[in-house]
Amino acid sequence: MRSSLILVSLLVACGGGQNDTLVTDPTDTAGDTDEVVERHLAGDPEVASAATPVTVACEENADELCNALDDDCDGVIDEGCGYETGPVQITMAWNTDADLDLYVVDPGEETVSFQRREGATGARIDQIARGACAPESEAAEQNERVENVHWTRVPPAGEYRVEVHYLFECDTDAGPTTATVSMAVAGEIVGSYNLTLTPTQRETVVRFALE
Ligand SMILES: [Ca+2]
Ligand SMILES: [Ca+2]
Repeated sequence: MRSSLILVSLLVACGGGQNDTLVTDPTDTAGDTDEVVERHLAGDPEVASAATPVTVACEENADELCNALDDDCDGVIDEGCGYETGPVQITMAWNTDADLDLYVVDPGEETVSFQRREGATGARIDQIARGACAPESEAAEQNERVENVHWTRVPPAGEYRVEVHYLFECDTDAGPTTATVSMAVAGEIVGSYNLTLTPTQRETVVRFALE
């Protein structure tokens, strides 16, 4: 590549701009524009000490419930529930009528949540719910205790963070509420965790890195 760059520079310096063509080096197989088609988890996720791994095992051909768990072991969380998967999928469900919110922070510190629904790196929240504090959409009416974020294209390498915020009890005396969070990367479930929060509490559930 270096020789190509030098050649292009020489052409420009010699006023050869009229017939400029992109000069490429056929031996440069590690070109800067090569697409990385898939990312993978780098190392083990770092899970909050207060979180506990979900111990219910999935079962092939089981009914897929809208519960933030991959019930049928196919690597997709809650397929058929009206929200989507992708190279990264992060789904949260909770067990009271409180209003909980899912926040996913990408390596560039951009956060996707109900407040910012699409990120520059391809993140999208396509299921937003508020428990008993008024449904967000028709999908939310069906799944009032589930939020889902997925990437619509190859996500960047680096560190990701998943946070959960207990926003309101919604006049339901919901009290302590357990959030279940699952993550899928490149079509494989990399973890499912339970974390119990009290009103207004915000916690990082898990951090993970992609390479
Ligand atoms: Ca599934
Ligand atoms: Ca499920």
